[in-house]
Amino acid sequence: MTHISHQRILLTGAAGGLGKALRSRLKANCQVLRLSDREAMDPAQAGEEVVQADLADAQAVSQMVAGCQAIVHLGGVSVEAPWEPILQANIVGLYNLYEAARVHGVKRVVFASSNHVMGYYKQNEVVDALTPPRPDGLYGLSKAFGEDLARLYFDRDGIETACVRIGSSFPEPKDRRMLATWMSYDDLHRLVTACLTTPVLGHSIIYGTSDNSTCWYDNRLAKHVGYRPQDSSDVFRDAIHTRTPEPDLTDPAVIYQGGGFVKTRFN
Ligand code: NAI
Ligand code: 15L
Repeated sequence: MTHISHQRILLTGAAGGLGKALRSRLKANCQVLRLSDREAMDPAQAGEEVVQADLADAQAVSQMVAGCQAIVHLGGVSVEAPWEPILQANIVGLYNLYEAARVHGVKRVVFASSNHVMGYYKQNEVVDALTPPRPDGLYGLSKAFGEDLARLYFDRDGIETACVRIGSSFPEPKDRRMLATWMSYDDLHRLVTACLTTPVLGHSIIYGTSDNSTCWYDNRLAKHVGYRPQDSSDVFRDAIHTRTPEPDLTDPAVIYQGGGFVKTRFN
């Protein structure tokens, strides 16, 4: 049972895949859910506000943050891409968001980081919150920057952030790699709720997956967040093994945790 923890929560990236999945679920966490994206969104329902804004526009970001007590930040470039859009959305955009949070007194942020901060670790390694980042591209690098930016705003301004290194959050795992990285939408909501409600969050790094038997992530340093996944990729395992070929162990996409991202580049 989710309880209302904040009067108004801002959800960025609301037109995206995870934004749509959280839109209905996060309404239980607040009186008013403010939805924002650069793209058009469905009209506001009861208990919702819709604000179309580009993260790179500092003034628009300030207006969209004003009046909110917490931010769930999903907006931005979500895959490997050329530098310029990543720079505008994930670097400049994140700076604008934290500046607005500071100015308007927002004290808690849930930041959608990514497993791609750690993509150059191997699939036979286990990483935790203290393992040094090894981004697998410009996208992962921008998320590593975001985690450090959040740390500055915690140390200097007291804004608490959960940097959630989301694995692969889709309706179902799509391939063998996602048996390790998958997180259901309901577990994503459980994790975001835990980040919004744990009494003391600080600057925390937590891996976002369901309770999968194959796992490359150790969340023992984030136990204070109180996240308990209830779903698992295990129920999809047999079907995925049946419909996908044996992995080529010399393929970088099979060697590294980042999968195909390690083979995608624009520079
Ligand atoms: P998505 O690409 O479907 O959604 C991202 C949204 O951000 C889009 O609606 C897009 O219009 C918006 N956006 C992009 N640039 C913007 C800008 N400059 N200003 C305002 N809005 C902008 O991605 P998805 O899958 O929903 O992911 C949400 C977040 O979670 C992203 O930050 C992504 O990096 C992160 N994430 C997602 C994972 C997943 O498995 N879905 C895994 C790891 C991280
Ligand atoms: C991500 O960071 C992406 O946003 C998402 O689209 C997936 O590709 C995911 O990582 C993944 O690694 O499967």
